[in-house]
Amino acid sequence: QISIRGIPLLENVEEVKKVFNRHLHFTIVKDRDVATDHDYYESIAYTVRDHLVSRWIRTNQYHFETDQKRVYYLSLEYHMGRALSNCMINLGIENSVDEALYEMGLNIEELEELESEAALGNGGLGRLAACYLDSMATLGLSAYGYGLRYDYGIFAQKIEDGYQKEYPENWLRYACPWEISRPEFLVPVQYYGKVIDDKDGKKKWVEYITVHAMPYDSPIPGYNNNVVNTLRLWSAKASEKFNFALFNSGDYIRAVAEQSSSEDITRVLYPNDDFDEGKILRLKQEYFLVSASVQDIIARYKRSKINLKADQQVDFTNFPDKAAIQLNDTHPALSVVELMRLLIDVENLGWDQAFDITKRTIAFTNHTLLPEALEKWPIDMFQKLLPRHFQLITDINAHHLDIVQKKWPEDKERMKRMTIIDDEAKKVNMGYLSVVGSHAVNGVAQMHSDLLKSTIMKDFYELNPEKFQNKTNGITPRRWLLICNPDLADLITTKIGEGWITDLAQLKQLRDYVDDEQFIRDIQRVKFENKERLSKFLKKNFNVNINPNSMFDVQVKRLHEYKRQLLNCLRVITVYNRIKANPDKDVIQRTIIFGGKAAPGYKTAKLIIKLICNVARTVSEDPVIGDRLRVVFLENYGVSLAEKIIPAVDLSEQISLAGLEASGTSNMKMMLNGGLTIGTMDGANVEICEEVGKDNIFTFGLTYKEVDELREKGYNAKDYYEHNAELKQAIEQIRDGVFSPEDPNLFSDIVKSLLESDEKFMLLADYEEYMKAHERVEQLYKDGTEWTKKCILNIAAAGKFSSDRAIREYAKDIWNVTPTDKKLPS
Ligand code: DL6
Repeated sequence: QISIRGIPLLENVEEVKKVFNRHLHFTIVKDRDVATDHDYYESIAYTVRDHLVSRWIRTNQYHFETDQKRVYYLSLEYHMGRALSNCMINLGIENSVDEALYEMGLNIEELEELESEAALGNGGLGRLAACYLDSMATLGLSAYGYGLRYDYGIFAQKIEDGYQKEYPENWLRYACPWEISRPEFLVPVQYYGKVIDDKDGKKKWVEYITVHAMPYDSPIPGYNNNVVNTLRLWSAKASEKFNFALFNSGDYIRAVAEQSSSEDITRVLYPNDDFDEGKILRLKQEYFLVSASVQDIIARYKRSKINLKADQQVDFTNFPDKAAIQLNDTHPALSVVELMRLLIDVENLGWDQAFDITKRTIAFTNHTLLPEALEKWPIDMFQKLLPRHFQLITDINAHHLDIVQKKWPEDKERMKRMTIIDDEAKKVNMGYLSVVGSHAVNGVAQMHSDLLKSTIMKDFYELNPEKFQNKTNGITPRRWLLICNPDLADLITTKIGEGWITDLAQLKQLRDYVDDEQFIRDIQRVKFENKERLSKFLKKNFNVNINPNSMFDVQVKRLHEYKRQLLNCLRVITVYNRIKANPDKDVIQRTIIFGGKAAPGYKTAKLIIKLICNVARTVSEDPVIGDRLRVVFLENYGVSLAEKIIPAVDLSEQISLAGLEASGTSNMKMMLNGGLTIGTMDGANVEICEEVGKDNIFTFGLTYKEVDELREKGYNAKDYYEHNAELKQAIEQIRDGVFSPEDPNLFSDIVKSLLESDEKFMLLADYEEYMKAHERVEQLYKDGTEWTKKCILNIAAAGKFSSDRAIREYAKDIWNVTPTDKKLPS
């Protein structure tokens, strides 16, 4: 048997022990009599980091020598999760570390749990950035992630009496062993002030204030190729000059206080997903990331081999051949203007050349069509904070509208629709700026990319159809199978070898084993053991009891009305009512698992959490129900918890209203781990269905076209309510306080909104079909072998959803760089 866990030892166990003890002694300054478990975690993290260091330096040297085009991924969010196991796996030293710790009486899995999770993201967008960094390194691209080093990432969620409470998560309480600060590369970032014409007729930004951006670098190891790329996160540091006047006037205390307020820029991640709050601090954050990163990119270009020849004016003509900047949504859209500003004001290029270089360098990914998420900044705020950038946007807009007018001379309405600066609404449209300032625009699943072209970017598509592309999202098979589900990974490897780890399409060979009885039994065993492991974890950490013999039916993702956790909740209530009405009927045992954070200001989402928790309580307290139905809401869903849940999923709930989920990625993770999908034809579900075939997925509900038609015709929630007795009963129970006897009106807002004719997410329209789809699920689940065969077919069809495939497409179609499977010498 070839075992992934049995990869030949790269490192000798004695050596690992020696380095571990050295770090405990010299870095942590403890001996084993007084060391805590956290000290052991840190010592082992430093030991692993030592193995990265020479590869990291070598990678930088190699990229300098070869001077290949670099890819820069700019994102306000990176949800990296824990680094230790990822680094060990990618370096191939997991076994020796495991063994060394064992010999010293320590347990690697327990120590791994002590690492604070780097949760600098809200949900899918931030996790996607993390998967893409892993794939870029694995494909040998010279790639950098740029982001912000928030002191506080996403809040810690606690559920207290069924209510979400938010607590700050101080992930930097202990020093982070993975990051390295680089004060020597501090970059100044400017805000406020005004623009004057200087004597050569050039624009000059003056009287600004400066905040410094301090880079912190973390290693991004590729899988088994000795490449270690860099994630550079910026932290705000007050400039010494900032409070010079106050210091001089003797107001020391105020000076220090103000210094700390400029450092607030990177204090905390905005906890909204798919919602633009429009706060000035957020605009400052966006500019902070953009300005520091673009300056850094230009500096690296100037230091690159072709430009190093002293006393020669740097030639920017080749810049787009040496740098590709990818905007992760519009959050870093100011890159367009910052690059223009630096090229024109600092590097003295002409406007036309600067704009040409900018467009050829930058590309933009859109992640949502939801109107409330599309960033538009008030002109006043923007102009005050970034006066020079506002001028440049005005110029870009004039240039752009000129082109529009030439193409559609009579179409005044179109001009109005397409303006970047909307004088009526007094807003700057960051989506439009991103499209105009880049050479490629992509959505994140085929359906989403098509909708982008036919809805919010229709006019822009008509202007430049060649810019628009699709890049269906992907997930890294390393974290989302090899690391989180080692037994399944091993089992797959015994059948098809380990090529799938870097070429996930090879999973299709598993189809050959779909009738192999032993393989079916092995798959069932692995799934059961994963469910047992999750059950034990939940018991130990949350005192939650679940039964691993029941079906694990899971919806874990951000709480948002469009994702329709409430539809799932109506279904749960109906299942509950059916068991009560017919207690002797033979039904399968189900554990329905919910998890996800709601934005702290999103009242409805928080009330939905409370409703789910109250329904869970009612079900668990009802003696008639027994172990046929159990509902749990898991606290603080994030990457680390996902790594435990996903391998244990039987049924994956992906039930957004068609047209609203851009892609989804938990759908891919669950499929890869052998979960079957119940889902609407939305986002990447459509492609999952194409890959696995209609017979191996439970689809239901309105298609996007039908949603559109129904909206046109007029959606009438009450019709559905009146015509479906079970639905009516469930809603009335919520209304009558069955789940909130202590406060019967607690959920009245939810009931009211469900029955409104303009209820945006059309929950009631999909209810009946959703119930029927669940009946099909139930039928199939009763036949364990048939169910497992479909699990195998799902795993076999998951190859497309590798982030390696996605990054290969970005590399070829957008960045013009070439992946390699060549290993750097170690
Ligand atoms: O592309 C990653 C992820 C998609 O899978 C989700 O479907 C989508 O909702 C999410 N979008 C955002 C939007 N944030 N903003 N702006 O998080 O992106």
